[in-house]
Amino acid sequence: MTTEPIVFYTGSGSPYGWRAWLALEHKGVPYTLNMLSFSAGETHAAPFLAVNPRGKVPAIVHEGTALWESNAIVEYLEDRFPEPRLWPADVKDRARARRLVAENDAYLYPVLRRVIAETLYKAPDAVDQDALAKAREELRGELERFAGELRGPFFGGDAPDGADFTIFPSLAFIDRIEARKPAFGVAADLPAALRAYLDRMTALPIVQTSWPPHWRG
Ligand SMILES: N[C@@H](CCC(=O)N[C@@H](CS)C(=O)NCC(=O)O)C(=O)O
Repeated sequence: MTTEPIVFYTGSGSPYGWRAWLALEHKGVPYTLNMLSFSAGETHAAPFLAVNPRGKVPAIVHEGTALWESNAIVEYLEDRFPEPRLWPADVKDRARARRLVAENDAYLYPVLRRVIAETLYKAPDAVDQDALAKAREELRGELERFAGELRGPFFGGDAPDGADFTIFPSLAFIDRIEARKPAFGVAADLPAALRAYLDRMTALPIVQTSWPPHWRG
């Protein structure tokens, strides 16, 4: 299908942006990348607020229409560019994949966010150890649950799909914390199956292409 390039806005390390970016890469549609700087306030500057009045990434502009909210963007891409599919062909498998996305957004990422807040974004003497211990305990429960959902190399089976493109950007933060703050030993909370999964996903060319720029090196 011929199409104008999609204008894509994201921010380095945004897990919501990453799922949309992976969907774009998976579809192989033309797009232009606009990597906004959170620290420079670009998500709340007038040019971007004209695209998304909420000032959040990801957002796209395609053929004159602006769209935001990562899951809406992913569904738009699937509807507008049906092949290659993002979601399983079987209706029940597709519902399950979307259920995993919903569980990522409602449970896994929120608890991971609490761990990120205590580890990545605080000075060592400011860490609330009780809050961190509680969040990690809950995180371990979520990780066990998600490990049990793997159906082979990926969440849907033999090939990555939209569920992987959502769950992986969350899980990747565990390696990010490990790289930046190894003293917390957060990577030890990963079940073996998810450790192997993270390595498998990280090696995919579309993941390497979309790797957060400030995580490189
Ligand atoms: N529900 C939104 C969440 C988007 C979101 O929270 N984006 C964050 C980055 S991960 C953001 O743009 N934050 C900038 C800000 O709040 O100033 C989605 O799924 O797209």
